[in-house]
Amino acid sequence: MNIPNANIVDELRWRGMLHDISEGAEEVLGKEKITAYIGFDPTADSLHIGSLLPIMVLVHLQRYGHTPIALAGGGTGMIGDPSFKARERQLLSEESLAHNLEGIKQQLAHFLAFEGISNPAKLLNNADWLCKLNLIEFLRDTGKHFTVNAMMAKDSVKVRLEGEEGISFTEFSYMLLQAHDFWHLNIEHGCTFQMGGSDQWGNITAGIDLVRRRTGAKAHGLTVPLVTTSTGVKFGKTEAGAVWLDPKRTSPFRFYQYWINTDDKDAIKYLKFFTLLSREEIAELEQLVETEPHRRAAQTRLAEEVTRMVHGDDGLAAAKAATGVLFGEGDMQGMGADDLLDIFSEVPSSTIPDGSLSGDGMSIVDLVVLSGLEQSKKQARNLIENGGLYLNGQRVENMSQVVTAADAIDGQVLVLRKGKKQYHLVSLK
Ligand code: 545
Repeated sequence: MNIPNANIVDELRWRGMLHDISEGAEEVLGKEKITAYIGFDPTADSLHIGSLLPIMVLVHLQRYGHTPIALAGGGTGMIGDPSFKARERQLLSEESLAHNLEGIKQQLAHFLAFEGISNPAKLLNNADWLCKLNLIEFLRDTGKHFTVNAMMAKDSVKVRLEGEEGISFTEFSYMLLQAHDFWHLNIEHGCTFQMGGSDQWGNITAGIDLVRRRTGAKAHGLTVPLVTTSTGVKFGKTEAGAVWLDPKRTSPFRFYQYWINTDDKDAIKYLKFFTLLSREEIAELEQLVETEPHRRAAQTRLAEEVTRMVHGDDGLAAAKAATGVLFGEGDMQGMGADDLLDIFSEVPSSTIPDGSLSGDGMSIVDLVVLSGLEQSKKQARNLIENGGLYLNGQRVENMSQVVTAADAIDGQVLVLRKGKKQYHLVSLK
């Protein structure tokens, strides 16, 4: 892997990934190998692509020879970070926290190297120390270093202090827990940097202050910007909801499609954010967005790189095969019913009773009319005569073709297509 920049700050800066950086941090990163951490609370059992930029920071840290710590917030997740949140959080049950924690730990581990290098990553859980904290000790050793006045002055809790909603003592204490983590990681793991999204700046600076007050040591912080889209739609959101890293929640195909659909105005920005492509490669793609935007070379490369990073070579291959099928090019035969329902989730569909294809089956003409793809048998026959009807990707050549249960993929779905791209999905129920 080529490391073209003198230090990680230059790398993050040219990638547009630098939002805030504490005073003196750049100098330290230029001359020392440091240990840095980012925390992730188990608010769900999967991360979504909103967490991908902070994850990339951990990846860059490791590439530049620093030691990254991915911290799972098993303890802080029991409280809930109020930063820039308009409402008080529902406390999560211990069962769902434990379940979420497992999912998130596995995902975080996927992006980092834990052995075979001189700067292996660490995966820690703050429940291991926060849950053992003694209240009186905490108030004396940590709480005493903060004035409520300074805590109230943080931007991150402004809406809650000024608005109707208010803030519980529980959530207000959150910043002290995060600060305590930084101190703990400083003492136990020599960690001197904390990173995160721009919403975390208040919590990060609270930690920097605590480390200084309790140990006299200088700690640093750095944040990445909030990812936005040029279209105004929230980044990482589709009509179906968030784009998750868990393939059970967002299939590799849907994931790939999300990136493929990136606006021209965002494609280069996202290549810098979410891939490790070099300056030269990105410059080339930038040129192509200018000269031949219709080819969508930047989006294709973006989708390939990010899908491979998150879902591996197999996930990328599956996503590409499914994309082929979506555009009527690929082979449908290797697909399962779930894949097809996923690929064609947005096309019109109808359901026919399970038994209707049993025995002698149903004529293709009847099926086309029953599905509503054509209004009458006459129209259906015309369509077939003109070679415009496809069943499961194969052109229907014969007017008297019979469709039986054996034609249903996985015994569940039939894919009809009229012309080049008018699809209709028939499910057996
Ligand atoms: C806990 C203990 C620490 C340090 C940090 C934390 C977590 C932090 C926080 N972070 C956010 C988060 O979201 C849920 C993750 C998805 C399951 O709340 N207090 O945990 C996000 N974070 C990544 C980025 C963020 C932030 O995980 O920092 O800015 C999003 O981009 O919102 O000692």
